[in-house]
Amino acid sequence: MLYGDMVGEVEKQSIMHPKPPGLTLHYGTAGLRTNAKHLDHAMFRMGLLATLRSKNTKATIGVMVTASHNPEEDNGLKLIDPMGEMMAPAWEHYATQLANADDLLTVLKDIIEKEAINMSQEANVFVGKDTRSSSARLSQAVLDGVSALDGHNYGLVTTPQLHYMVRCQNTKGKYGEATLDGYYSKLCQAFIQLTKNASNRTDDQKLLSVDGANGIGALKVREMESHLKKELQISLFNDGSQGKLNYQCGADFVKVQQKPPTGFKMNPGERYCSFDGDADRIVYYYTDSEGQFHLLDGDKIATLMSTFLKELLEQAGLNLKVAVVQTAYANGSSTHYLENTMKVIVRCAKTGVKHLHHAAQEFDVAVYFESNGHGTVLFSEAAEEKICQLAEDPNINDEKKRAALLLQNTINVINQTVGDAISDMLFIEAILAIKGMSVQQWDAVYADLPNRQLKVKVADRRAIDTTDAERRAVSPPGMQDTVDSLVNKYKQARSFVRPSGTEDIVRVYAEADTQESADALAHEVSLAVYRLAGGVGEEPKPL
Ligand code: G16
Repeated sequence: MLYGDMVGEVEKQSIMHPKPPGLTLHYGTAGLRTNAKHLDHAMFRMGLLATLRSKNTKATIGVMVTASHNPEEDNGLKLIDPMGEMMAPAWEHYATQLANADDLLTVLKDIIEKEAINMSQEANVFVGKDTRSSSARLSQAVLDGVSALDGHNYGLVTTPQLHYMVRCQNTKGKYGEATLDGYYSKLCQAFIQLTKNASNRTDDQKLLSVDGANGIGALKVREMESHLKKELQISLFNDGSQGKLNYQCGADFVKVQQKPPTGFKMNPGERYCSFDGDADRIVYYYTDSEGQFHLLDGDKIATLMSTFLKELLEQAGLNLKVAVVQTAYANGSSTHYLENTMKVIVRCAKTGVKHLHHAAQEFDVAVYFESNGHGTVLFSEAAEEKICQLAEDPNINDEKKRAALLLQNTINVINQTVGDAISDMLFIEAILAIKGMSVQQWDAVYADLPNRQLKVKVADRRAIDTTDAERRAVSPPGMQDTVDSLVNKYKQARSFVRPSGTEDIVRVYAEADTQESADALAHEVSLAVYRLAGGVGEEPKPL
């Protein structure tokens, strides 16, 4: 479509998607996100932007309509770049500009000129949506924007499935087939190959209970089940048949509340996991014989995965650099264990998988995980090549061969485009099976420092600005000094504050030697945020 034709189409379509006056949106940690009733115009405009990005990169671009862990009444959108990664930060600025533009055509024209976009270039946009009640309407608005330029639809998918399809499409099938069936086949075949290395698995060991957060992940786990050939037996709860999306269930609830989701009874010693609303996060948990709840979050997952990979690389005799990328939320014990016991490189990135993904790309093999369970593993092209060559080498001993084949299947079970609850679950289950490890043994690798996360409502969360991968606040004045002096009151303590990029709040994190101390520190820091950064509503109360 040429620029002149576009103007008429955009003018016609944009009348159907008017911008509410006075509303300002911001493309944050994981795209646009707010109450669904304010989003129609922004969705239409992001359809336009995705089409421009497609023309600009000469590749397929993805648009996922979801608000992930947020409550059912919210919605949002994540834009996906050609290799299945989150959209490049330079374009996030255009997304914010377009969403807020009063003169839409002028902003579109500016982007076209700045990026020297050839408007006669074909575009292809994959659109997907989660199960929220507003998602059908909002994904139609995206499609209106796409067709006002040129473009295409996918329907109900998890966020990582859409990321995967985009990469498959742009690599012309080298990464896999760009269909749901292709996705299930690739991951499940690799899982089955991996578990062939596990000896004598009982039916009990093959059993995993999955909390689908009443969202899209539940539907997709059902779709996948037949591909697993009973090598993993999934008992699904919070499958969307009655409960509300993310309400008292799902990975975010379990991680933040440090308790099991509602909707089922836990049996001591059994393995459970929770997905979030768009199935890009996963956390594991169990209760012990005394009924005590144990959480295995993104940090424990990163430790399990990186240990497994490091051991295999050593057995294969491959000298590849393994790193783990975390964020400021990583439990101090996990960082200590990774650096001092595992002796792997550890990096700290800002919150948001786009930042972790970017940092991970610097290494041969990098496991990146946020504590909230959002993460995956990246292999550099050179690392993949070395592994494949070794797996095909007829002159190596059995131990090396086994390790190389395990690494090859590991690459195939992983979704390298973004954190993926389904793929992570299969990889974790395979590791536990191969190592003959119970969830309790996995948990016992290191002990988490007690911690607490709280939210504080303020008039404008941008009052808080941070540096050093969000570990220190540079504004408002006095904030960091206050946090430092509060931290000094407790043993093994650490705390930080940062504005959320997905909810209209400030997040507070604290850890210390006991749960009482972590709770007290989190509360005191919350009070400081409330007082120094313009808190609204009631003052935070002690836990
Ligand atoms: C999104 C991002 C995550 C981030 C989380 C919370 O998750 O993808 O990387 O950790 O939001 O971000 P914030 O603390 O800025 O609100 P999801 O699963 O909701 O897309």
